[in-house]
Amino acid sequence: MGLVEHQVAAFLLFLLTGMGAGQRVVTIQKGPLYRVLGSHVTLWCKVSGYQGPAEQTFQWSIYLPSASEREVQIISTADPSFPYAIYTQRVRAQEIYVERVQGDAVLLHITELQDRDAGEYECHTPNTDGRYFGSYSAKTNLTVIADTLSVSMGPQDLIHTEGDAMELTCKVSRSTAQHTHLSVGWYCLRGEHRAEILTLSKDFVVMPGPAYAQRFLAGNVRLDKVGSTSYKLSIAAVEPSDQGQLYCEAAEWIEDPDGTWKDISRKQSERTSLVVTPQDQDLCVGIAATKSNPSEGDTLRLNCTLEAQRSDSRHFQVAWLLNSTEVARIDPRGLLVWKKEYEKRASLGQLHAFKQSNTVYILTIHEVGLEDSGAYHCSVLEVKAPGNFQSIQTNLSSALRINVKPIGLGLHATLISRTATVSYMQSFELICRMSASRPVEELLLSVGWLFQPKPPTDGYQELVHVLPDGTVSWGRAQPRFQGKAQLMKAGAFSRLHIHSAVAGHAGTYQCKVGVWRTLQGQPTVSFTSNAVGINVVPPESKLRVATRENSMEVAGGADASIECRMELPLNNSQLAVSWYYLPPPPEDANPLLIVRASHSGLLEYGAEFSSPTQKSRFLSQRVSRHVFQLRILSASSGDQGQYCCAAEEWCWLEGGWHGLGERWSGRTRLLLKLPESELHLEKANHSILARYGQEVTLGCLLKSTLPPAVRLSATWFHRKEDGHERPLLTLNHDGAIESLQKGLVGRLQLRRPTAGDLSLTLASVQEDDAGTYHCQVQEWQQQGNKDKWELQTWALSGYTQLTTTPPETTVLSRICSSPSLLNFILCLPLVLILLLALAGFCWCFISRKRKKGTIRGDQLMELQGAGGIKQT
Ligand SMILES: *[C@@H]1O[C@H](CO)[C@@H](O)[C@H](O)[C@H]1NC(C)=O
Ligand SMILES: *[C@@H]1O[C@H](CO)[C@@H](O)[C@H](O)[C@H]1NC(C)=O
Ligand SMILES: *[C@@H]1O[C@H](CO)[C@@H](O)[C@H](O)[C@H]1NC(C)=O
Ligand SMILES: *[C@@H]1O[C@H](CO)[C@@H](O)[C@H](O)[C@H]1NC(C)=O
Ligand SMILES: *[C@@H]1O[C@H](CO)[C@@H](O)[C@H](O)[C@H]1NC(C)=O
Ligand SMILES: CC(=O)N[C@H]1CO[C@H](CO)[C@@H](O)[C@@H]1O
Repeated sequence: MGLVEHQVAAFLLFLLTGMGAGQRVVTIQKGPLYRVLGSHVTLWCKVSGYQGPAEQTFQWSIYLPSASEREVQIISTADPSFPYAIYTQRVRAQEIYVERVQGDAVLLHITELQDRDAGEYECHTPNTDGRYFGSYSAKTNLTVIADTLSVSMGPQDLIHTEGDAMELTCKVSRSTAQHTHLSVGWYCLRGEHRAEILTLSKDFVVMPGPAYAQRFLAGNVRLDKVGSTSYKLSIAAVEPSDQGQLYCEAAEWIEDPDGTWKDISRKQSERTSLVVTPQDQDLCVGIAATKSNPSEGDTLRLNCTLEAQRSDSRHFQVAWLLNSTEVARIDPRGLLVWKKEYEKRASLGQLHAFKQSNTVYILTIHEVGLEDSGAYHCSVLEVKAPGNFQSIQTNLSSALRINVKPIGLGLHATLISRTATVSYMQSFELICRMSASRPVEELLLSVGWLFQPKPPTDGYQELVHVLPDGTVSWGRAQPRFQGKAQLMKAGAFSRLHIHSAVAGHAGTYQCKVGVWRTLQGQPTVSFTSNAVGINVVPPESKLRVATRENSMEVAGGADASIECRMELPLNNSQLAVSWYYLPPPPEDANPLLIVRASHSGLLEYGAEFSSPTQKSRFLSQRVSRHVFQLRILSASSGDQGQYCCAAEEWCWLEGGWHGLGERWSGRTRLLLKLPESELHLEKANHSILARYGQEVTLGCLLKSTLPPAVRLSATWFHRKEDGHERPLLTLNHDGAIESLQKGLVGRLQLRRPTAGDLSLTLASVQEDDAGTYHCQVQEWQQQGNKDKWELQTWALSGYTQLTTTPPETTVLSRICSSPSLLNFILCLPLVLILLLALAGFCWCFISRKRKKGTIRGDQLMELQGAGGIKQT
């Protein structure tokens, strides 16, 4: 037992300090000693300064308080018969024995102290020396006291989860009269193994067991004295290793007279079994979101919730993961850390995360974007302490799939107009129909109207813009629409109403719809509609012109009036009237402009009618409000053909005159009723071949003689090979000659050798004078009034076909103009010389070989020579 061991240790210490030799000295443990009834008690005794054998004999006796003079022998190391009867039994049963520590030192053991063991103990060593010198025995008193120590701890079964706090209280008391100290300790039994947890020593020092030193230092394990007899063990967080049989043990200590402390009693409490369930399985992590299908721009909240026992006293680090990549974490101290990719948005206030409690962690994403879609997890790490990130356990929530719906997708705008053509001063409306994958009423929409004038200038200009909060702002195109544009928005429609349209409103229109996340900033998505073209046309002319076809016959030289009748009354608009002439076939039927009277009254003659005679003969008149007239004075056969007019209404619009389009009348055929009378003109056709530069006479000859009271007028015509006929020259009945083709002035001459010869001479014929010429001759007679001549009859001459050729050339010039001929002439002398040389050679050869030449050979030679000469 512990008591004994302590005794022995103290004794050995004493022995080592040693003593000098000399005289015999017997020393016994110093008394008085107080020992508890029933305890195992030892008393030490030793001898020194002796002679003789090293192994000395020790004899123990007691003097009982009741008979303090009488020695009662207990035990001897040498003599088994030494004990008195009263001790024989206990000695034999080894309840009392002597333990030899050395040859000269022993311990007396009394295993179970009895009341009758109290008394004065004597240790005696018989003399082994040559003489008696010194002491042979020593005495000490032993008092037996009652064991009053009590240790208790209410029996209980403790079941704790890892990390729980736990307390155990031990009551320790004693009522010993002597001054004693107490020590208290806590132990844990696991099978055979006893682990010391904490002890409070008799000197009031708390010491942890080796396995608990760290937790003791961390304050996790502590022992406090609460009240006079209560000792409390506290464990802040139990661990699975704490599991076992827990008890407390107290010892009562007394200070012996030699100054050593002796535990005189030692007791254990009842045992309490502690079960620690590991907390590995108790951390549940959940994740939840406000909506799993938020739309772009919504606010999304992700809650991480922890379920764990005593969660308040535990320490967690929580992280949000998106597609297994961390977004942010809140560490056990509550510190928030964003991953780099999210720092920017967090600094803009778009992201928020905080620890609401130890078990609720909230991540808020304002203005959620498509990039926030994916699988979210909460990851939780439990650590030992806020400052000690040593992991206890981790757990991961299930995945929460977040699908951010794009709001831009499906955004669409269609621009509609009921009409593409708007009359001047009418109103029109453009409707912008907006649609999206969500009801548009739920969206913050802006609508802009764009306009591009016709003809396009520099692209589209903004006309007006309405922000989601209803703010209207006008754009660059606004001045065109000043006071004329009205905007209405109803649900998914925006209408732009333009009234009193003018030409400046013609062009293309578009609407542009934007979706906004918030009332400020910029649209997230926008869509521009199709373009709608609007054409603004001037008011339609109400003018109607009679389209009936007419035919009229007038006597030659009489005046003709061709009418153009407007069918509808006209107001303040103006009219422009143009008269046209369509020559009779076979001439091309392209209308020739005679004269145009513009809306302002300006007269303009067509190219064919711009000579003074023509101008004076063709007059445009307005004879009444509704009737216009073309007067042709002194109609002649050349005026035959068709006539028509084109009338155009002009009105004053936007500061200018605008023609509203021409209306054509029906045609009026003009015929001259002229008998081809006695006037006999030479009708034979002629052909003339003229070289350039020559002069030709184009015949126009009256076959009969002319009566004196008759005058003639004539007009010559030239029809080119292309069929185009033009008048060349006119002889009026008063003898005046008018050249109708400026280009021919000076080359045409009407010589009129006799009154009936109206032949025309054309000087210096040119290539394009070719064609057919004829004349038309009218006969005039004076009727009553002296100044009034009337056309009587007319006739056409025969046709003269003029062919023009280049002028006659000289031989030299012909040669020079032909390169092959020139070459031939240059080469011929050479050829002749060669031929003569060849002939000479032949002649010499023949005359040498044959003395007599043949006549045939000579003839042949002559013929060849003649042929060559002939060829030139
Ligand atoms: C992890 O959490 C889930 C549910 O959140 C739970 O069922 C599981 O037991 C936990 N695992 C551990 C080791 O705590
Ligand atoms: C998230 O936590 C907050 C605060 O505890 C709570 O008001 C909200 O209802 C929770 N949301 C969800 C989806 O659990
Ligand atoms: C997460 O994963 C989903 C599906 O695989 C993917 O559509 C989404 O874009 C991912 N999100 C991120 C942020 O990587
Ligand atoms: C023309 O006159 C008619 C009848 O007087 C009237 O009804 C109409 O409005 C007028 N038109 C214009 C363009 O002034
Ligand atoms: C003369 O020529 C015209 C047309 O060139 C022809 O119509 C007419 O018959 C001809 N007259 C005679 C007599 O050959
Ligand atoms: C050695 C010693 O101190 N003996 C004492 C034991 O007790 C009695 C009674 O009190 C004393 O008389 C002895 O002197």
